[in-house]
Amino acid sequence: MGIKGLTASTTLASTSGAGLKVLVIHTRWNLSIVDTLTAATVAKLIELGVASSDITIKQVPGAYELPFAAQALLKTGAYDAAIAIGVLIKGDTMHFEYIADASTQGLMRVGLDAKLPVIFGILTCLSEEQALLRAGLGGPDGKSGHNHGADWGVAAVEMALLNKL
Ligand code: RBF
Repeated sequence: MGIKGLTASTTLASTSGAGLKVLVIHTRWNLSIVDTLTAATVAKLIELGVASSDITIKQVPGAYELPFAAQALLKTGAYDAAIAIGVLIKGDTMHFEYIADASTQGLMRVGLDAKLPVIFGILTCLSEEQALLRAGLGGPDGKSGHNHGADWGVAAVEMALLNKL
């Protein structure tokens, strides 16, 4: 086993997501990779006990829209946590840097303002290959790498439980 990556919590009494209401917002940019990440997130939430009827999935165009959507939907009071999922792939212009910075800062602000966990599920990749690997779709077999979507499901449940302590 390597050094990198997420290990299980040793301080939470329970890691059961039963009863938690989780909002998943994903982009439609780079959708094939985003869909794979979202599927792993939802599968992990269900594995952790979140009822599928308590998982709400919403779409936005791109990563830049994620903070606004998280804010608009969290203010309904209907959710214990939000997971914002997107894939930014660097192009030839400065768009990547500006969108990455805006969406990162925006999501942090929305979570702190709402006093609810907002999980950062945006890959910021220098190439398509990097993005594929981080969605578990890399390599010639299309199956190498680690799908980070599962980790985002863990983070959402953990942070929602921590917020209720
Ligand atoms: N949105 C993403 O989620 N991922 C991207 O890689 C991405 N690249 C973009 C590149 C350019 C040149 C532009 C103009 C937009 C890009 N967007 C991307 C869309 C952005 O997040 C947003 O949806 C639009 O700028 C509309 O506000």
